[in-house]
Parts: sequence; C-alpha cells; structure tokens
Amino acid sequence: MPTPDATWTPLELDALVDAAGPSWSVYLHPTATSTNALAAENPVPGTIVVADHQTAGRGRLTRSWDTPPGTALTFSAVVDPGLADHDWPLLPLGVALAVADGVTGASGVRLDLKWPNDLLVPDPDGEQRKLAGILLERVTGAEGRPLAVIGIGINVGLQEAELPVPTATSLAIAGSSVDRTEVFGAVALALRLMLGSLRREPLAILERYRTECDTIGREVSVELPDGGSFTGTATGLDRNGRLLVGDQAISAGDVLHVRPT
Ligand code: BT5
Repeated sequence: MPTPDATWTPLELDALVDAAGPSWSVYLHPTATSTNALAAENPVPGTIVVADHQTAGRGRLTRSWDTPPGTALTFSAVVDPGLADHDWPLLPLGVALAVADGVTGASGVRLDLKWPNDLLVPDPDGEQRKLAGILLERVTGAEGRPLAVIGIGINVGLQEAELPVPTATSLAIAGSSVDRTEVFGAVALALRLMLGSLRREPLAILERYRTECDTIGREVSVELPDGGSFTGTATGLDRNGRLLVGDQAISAGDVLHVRPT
C-alpha cells in the first residue's frame, strides 16, 4: 500500500462526538485491527467505535478491507434494532440506504446501491466502482439480546494511486473534497433516523430500497456460498429482502452487475 499523503489530518474525538450528536457514544482509536472486532468484544448499544486507521479491516467471508491511513472512514456502530426476527434481513438494506443518504448529503456525490449493501459510483466510462462497504454481524449483548454490529468503510480522500483494488473509488476521485468528520456526522444521523423508521415501518424501508436499488432490472452474475454460480436478470426483492433472479430468491451470495453490452 502506498505511503499516506503527509498532509492528512488525524480524526479528533471531540469533533466526532459533536458530529454524531447526543444519541451516540463515540470511541476513537488512532489505530485498530478491525472496528467490528473491537465493537463485538463488549457490544453496548448506542456506541460507535471509530479507527483513524485499520490494520486488519474485514470484508465479508474471508476478505479484507484495506485503506491507507488518513484517507477513509472506518467505524462500527452497535445497535439493538428492536426488530422481529423475520425483519432482521431488512437491516442491511436499511443501513445501505442510510449510508447513501449520509454520504450524498455530506458530499453531493450520488451513489448506486448494489444489492445487498455495496455503494458504488460510476466512473467517467460508466464502470461502477465501490466507494463504501458494509459488514453487518449479529452478536449477543448483555441479557442475551441480539445486537447488530454495523461496520462501515467509506473511501473519502483516497487518490487513484492509493486505491487498494482497481474496482474501488473515493469521494475525492468523484470530485468532492468533503472532510471525514462531516461524512461521519451525516452517516451517524442518517443511521439513527433509518433505525427509527425500520422499527416503525419495516415494509416502507423495503419499498424504498426496492425503488432505489440499482441491481433490480440488471443482468447479474450470482456466486452462491456453495461455489455454484449463474447469471440472470434481477427482477425484484421478496418480503425478506431476498433478490429475485430468474426463478431463484437469493439471500446470501455475491452479485456482480454484468455490464450491458
Ligand atoms: C465489504 O466486504 O464490502 C465490507 C467492508 C466493511 C469494512 C468496514 S470498515 C469498518 C468495519 N471494520 C471492519 O473490519 N470492517 C468494517 P466485501 O463485500 O466482502 O468486499 C471486500 C472486497 O472489497 C475485497 O475483497 C476487495 O476486493 C474490495 N476492497 C477492499 N478494500 C476496499 C476499499 N477500501 N474500497 C473498495 N473496495 C475494497
């Protein structure tokens, strides 16, 4: 990974606390392995663990999430969603909407939502590149309540030469010079609002996601957890947020947007 830009400004706890507002307790680590791992050690609802730099950021399955110091937001929010078990699958969709709301609100950069919770920005050639990723883990809190650790990684200031993979992008590359703390505050607020809506009206969040998800209507290639794969047109979402592709309902698996020729 390239060395960071010498001019980067470290995150400051007071500024993050102000930006997040009174409903969150914020903890800042200058360096951490993975904020999801830290948050899951002693999960307390209403806390957000932020790392200025992650040394072993996790993606889904065994994948990693890599960002150079000072260029990205990497944090995990612990929440008690207060949802019935059958509505938990809607949580990742709601989180994706909230991250998109926060990022777009702070930066003006419009994002495409790839099911279930990747946030993409088209480059000048129309190729969709990944700006943010979400890793949602279900853990058990005090008294045995199920809690969600919502890990969010957002590429803010990375330059082309700093991208960990060619399929990545950043807000800076998309033309925004917004600062990390501002994006953090906007996402923390959007997350709180979304959790309230999801609790009150889970089906309204599902409907909004259906309307805004860029995957629906596209030709997609699906890689299933058992190693199988197939391609087809994504036609919609079912009540549980599963993606409908041909005659299959996908709940877990990697979906790639196949570029129209
Ligand atoms: C994700 O996994 O997209 C979830 C990423 C979640 C990261 C946050 S950061 C805070 C919290 N603490 C953690 O330890 N994790 C969470 P997945 O869909 O599996 O995507 C991983 C893949 O994205 C990798 O295999 C790379 O191809 C690519 N990738 C890695 N780093 C990236 C980056 N910074 N930007 C865009 N793509 C990246």
